Amino acid sequence: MAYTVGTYLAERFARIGLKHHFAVAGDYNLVLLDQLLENKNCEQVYCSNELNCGFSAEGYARANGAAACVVTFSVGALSALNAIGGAYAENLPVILVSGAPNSNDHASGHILHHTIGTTDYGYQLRIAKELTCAAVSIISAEDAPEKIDHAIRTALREKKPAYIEIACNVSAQPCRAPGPISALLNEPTSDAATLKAAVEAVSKFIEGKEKPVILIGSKLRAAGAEEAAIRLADALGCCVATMGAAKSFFPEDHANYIGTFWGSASSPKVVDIFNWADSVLALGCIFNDYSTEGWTAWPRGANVVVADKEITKVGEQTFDSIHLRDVLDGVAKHFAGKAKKDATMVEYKRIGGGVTETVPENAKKDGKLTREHIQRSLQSIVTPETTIFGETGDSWFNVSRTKLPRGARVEYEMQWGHIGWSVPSMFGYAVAAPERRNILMVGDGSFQLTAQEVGQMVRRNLPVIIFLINNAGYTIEVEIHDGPYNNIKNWNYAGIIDTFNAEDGKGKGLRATTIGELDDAVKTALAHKGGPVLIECVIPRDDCTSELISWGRHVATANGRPPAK
Ligand code: DPX
Ligand code: MG
Repeated sequence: MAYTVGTYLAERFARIGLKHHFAVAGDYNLVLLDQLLENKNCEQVYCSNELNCGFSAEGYARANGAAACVVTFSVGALSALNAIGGAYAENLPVILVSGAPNSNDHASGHILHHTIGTTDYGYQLRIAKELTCAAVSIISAEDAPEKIDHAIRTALREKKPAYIEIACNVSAQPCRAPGPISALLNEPTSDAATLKAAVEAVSKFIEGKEKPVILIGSKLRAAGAEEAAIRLADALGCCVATMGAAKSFFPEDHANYIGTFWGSASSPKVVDIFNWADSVLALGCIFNDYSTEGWTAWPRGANVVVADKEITKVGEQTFDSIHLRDVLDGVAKHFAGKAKKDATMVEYKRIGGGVTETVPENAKKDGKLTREHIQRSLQSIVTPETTIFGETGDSWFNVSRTKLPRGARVEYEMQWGHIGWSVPSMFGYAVAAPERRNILMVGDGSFQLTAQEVGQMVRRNLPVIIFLINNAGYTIEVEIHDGPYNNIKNWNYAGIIDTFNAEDGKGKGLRATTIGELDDAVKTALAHKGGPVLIECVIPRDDCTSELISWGRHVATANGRPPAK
């Protein structure tokens, strides 16, 4: 079979496991899109704009391990690059492909449309280099295969986004055939001597402690170490907590799981245990101003082992070029059959941890809808096949409170924190995993940024359940720092679905202002087939979680502190 640059790229996409790629058309990428369409193993999925296209791919990567999106030059790519920044922050390998000026126009002095109007077309590549782990420009078919392979291989290894721009007249040029895909998929193995030394150092560290705890961070998935973390927990028998952003990265029904560690937004008794513990094994953790609640809940220093995807830090030593899963398995093996290091677990039970206090539901059917009842409704429909997307805002804390059976997953975007992320990201995730019970919890303010992608859920008949919290504004910002800028224009959110449906869509929009209306809406949503159901949940502006209030205060205090003298 004769290859072109575009069909080579499509073949690589299909062979790394992408059954879909996301796209918005533009004249710099039309020929490329034609080439990609030739490959029947990697379907083209369309988005409403390029920001959403980037986030759709980001969501697809969450479900599928990797993703790709294809946009046009500058007017498209510069929007998509925001989502690529997000993929970098969230450790997701998303390949951004941009159509680019004709190879003859580079260095020609011609001024082209869709550019900033100067004659240097390298600016987009230079910007992309800052936001990706590999960025290449293809202006000849001769070196296209190695450039494409370099970008994709680096993204898959580093779990970071990559960028490929292809001159519009080169996409359909003949090029060499691809080699075996293992060249892109195989990872270098851990350095044996370093691994041995790291396992010894971590094991010795734990042996020297009485009361260790394990803290799971959101980089654990990118490190491919979720299963290994369970084996370590089994071997040590100590308490395990997840950071806010890492919910569902450790099974919540595991005997050693105690909940979320997130300062005053922590689950009951978790802070007590962390205060009592003498050491922390921090696995794939991101400690930023939000996750440490304004630097107040930040395990660090000599009693903390910081273990990441390829680097483990113990005491005075750093061990590089070793996979986290290998370190964790090595340590688990070291402790297998030895007395458990379970003091924190014993203490957790002693102080009454794990005992769930069920607050009786005494709300009347015609009572005004509350945030608490929305959370209760969400909890009632979570199954092992459920994935919940929690948007930035009070949705974080509502989702955080939800108890997950084994198999249920939560997706957050807490490092990048782009409001509106969740709508396209949920769309991309649902394209990859339509068989799951996909639930989106999103605030009114966030929804207004990216609402169009609900239209794409309608287009593809995806059965997503959307809880849209209409609390009349940016409530999380109200708690951090209020002003007139936190008020938003109200929309008829339930009504918007009719607009997206037009003549052929099967989406459903429902509005709930009382307890009974929400209960009915949830029943309707579960029974609905052939499209998304958006439930607009109307609650007062100040009806938020207690976590939001205390967390918001801490973060505001930290970020408002005066310059150091
Ligand atoms: C902003 C945030 O309505 O949720 O629960 O009412 O807060 P809550 P909403 O979706 O409002 C979100 C709003 C404005 N953050 O409270 S979190 C600042 C911000 C951001 N991302 C972008 N722009 C502004 N995080 C792209
Ligand atoms: Mg709101």
